[in-house]
Amino acid sequence: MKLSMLFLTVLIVITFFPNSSQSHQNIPYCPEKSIRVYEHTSFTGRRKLIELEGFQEGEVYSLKAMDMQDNISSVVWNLPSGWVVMLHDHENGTGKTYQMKGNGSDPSTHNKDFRDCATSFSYRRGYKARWDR
Ligand SMILES: [Ca+2]
Repeated sequence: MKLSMLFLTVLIVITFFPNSSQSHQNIPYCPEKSIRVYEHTSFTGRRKLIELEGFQEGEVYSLKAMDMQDNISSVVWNLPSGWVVMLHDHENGTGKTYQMKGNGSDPSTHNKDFRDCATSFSYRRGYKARWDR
């Protein structure tokens, strides 16, 4: 009886307190000049790497082709200084936008009122002040 109680306690501890080093969110790696979008919060579910050099600056690209429209819930990015990536609510780059600059990650875009609504994206390289070049 005592042994089974011990076993149960150990089981509960393992279940509810997984390896504490993993309890603070692991932010996934993102290659330079890219963003990675995830279907679910906390960088889970289906994911897509968007390597920006494969796209024209200033153009608006649909996420439908990547099968990620109205679906993104977390994102990680790694951008050079001055670059800005925007997720747009609508196909043509209009509606609500979600901006990314520098290096960063967001385990839940929902917190910024951007839940499962990204339909297109665009980016710019030239936000650096002119006197800075
Ligand atoms: Ca949308």
